Amino acid sequence: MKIAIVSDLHLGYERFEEDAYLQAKSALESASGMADAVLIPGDIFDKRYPRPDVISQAINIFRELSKKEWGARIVGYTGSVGLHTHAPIIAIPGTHERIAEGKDNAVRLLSLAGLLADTSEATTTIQKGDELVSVFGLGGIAEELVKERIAAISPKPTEGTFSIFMFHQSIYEMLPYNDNFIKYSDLPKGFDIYVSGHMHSRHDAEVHGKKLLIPGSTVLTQMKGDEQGSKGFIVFDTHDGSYKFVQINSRPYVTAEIRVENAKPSELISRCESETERMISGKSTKPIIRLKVTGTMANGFDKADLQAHALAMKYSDKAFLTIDTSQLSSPGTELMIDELRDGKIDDIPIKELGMLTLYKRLKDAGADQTISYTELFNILSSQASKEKAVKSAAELLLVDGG
Ligand SMILES: [Mn+2]
Repeated sequence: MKIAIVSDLHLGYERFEEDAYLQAKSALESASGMADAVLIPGDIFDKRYPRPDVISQAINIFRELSKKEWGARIVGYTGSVGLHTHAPIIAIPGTHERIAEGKDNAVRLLSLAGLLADTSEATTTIQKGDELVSVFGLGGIAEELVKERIAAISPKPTEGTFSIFMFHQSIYEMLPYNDNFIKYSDLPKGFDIYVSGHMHSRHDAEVHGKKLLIPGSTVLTQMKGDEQGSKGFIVFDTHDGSYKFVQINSRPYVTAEIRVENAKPSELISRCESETERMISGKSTKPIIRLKVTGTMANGFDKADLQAHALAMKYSDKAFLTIDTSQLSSPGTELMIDELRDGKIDDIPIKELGMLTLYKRLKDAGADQTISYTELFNILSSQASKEKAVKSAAELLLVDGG
């Protein structure tokens, strides 16, 4: 059986909403022409509560998709939402759709409408001829809960089928900076392949001696350097274990770094302009360009003098231009950081400024003037736990303020 994996569509992603829609549609249409079934490991929607017109986009896409002549059909389903379609479009909610447990999230709504099968913490079995493939899904959950959750539900492959484990998490081996991220060894054993969403760039790896496949998103949302790779989906063949990446038409994304020393704003602006023009040339589609400016500005100038927003506006017909100046330092800014390090702003100690702000806010809010705002400030800014601080603050207010 040929299984397409299309992930992280992010319908309703504000900055590139039309791209999100067109690229999701194109990926799924193309997948339906090449595969017997499609898996969507999370983030169909960009927002927990998508607007009605974004839900319309999803309905338009999945209504047509579910009517296609698919090679396989759903023959078994253990999910609590009930089976409302036999079209082999199998999904889980991602972290972007996650809402309080027991409430219906947006992916579950599509499942209730019979537009796909939500296989959260459930197994969906599909059949083509006499071949059976089963998919166990685990929707995206908070990273610190994932190991516990897997231990609690203990996902198992289904005997007599080619078994797939589909999930949506950050993976430690690919992003080694948070101990809560799931490790390969934490994934349940015994499945024939592992499929994940969440990571927006393409990956493949080996888990328990089997393939882990991540197609990346169909639309650019994170503007990281590694998102420059092409967008698309994966088609996996259960017969020989081969797989390929199928590219879709997506808006070009290019990044460049501009390094300067003691640069005057005019010099910096012209460097940004020539780099932008170089990147625009030869592109038939308006590209997304991210310039990262690093180094230092000349004495007496600030990075605000670069007027990054005005530059972006100047090219708005030809490019979606973003200029990142977070790594650009200027002597003026440096002085301010030094002051902050010394605990002062304009020679007023920061703690005093904080108290003054709290006092003004309390006064504006019409709070009782007899409240000891210095004591309240000390409680709220103490190193004690949040709960303890709130409790102490409440005690103070009840005694002092009545
Ligand atoms: Mn995502």
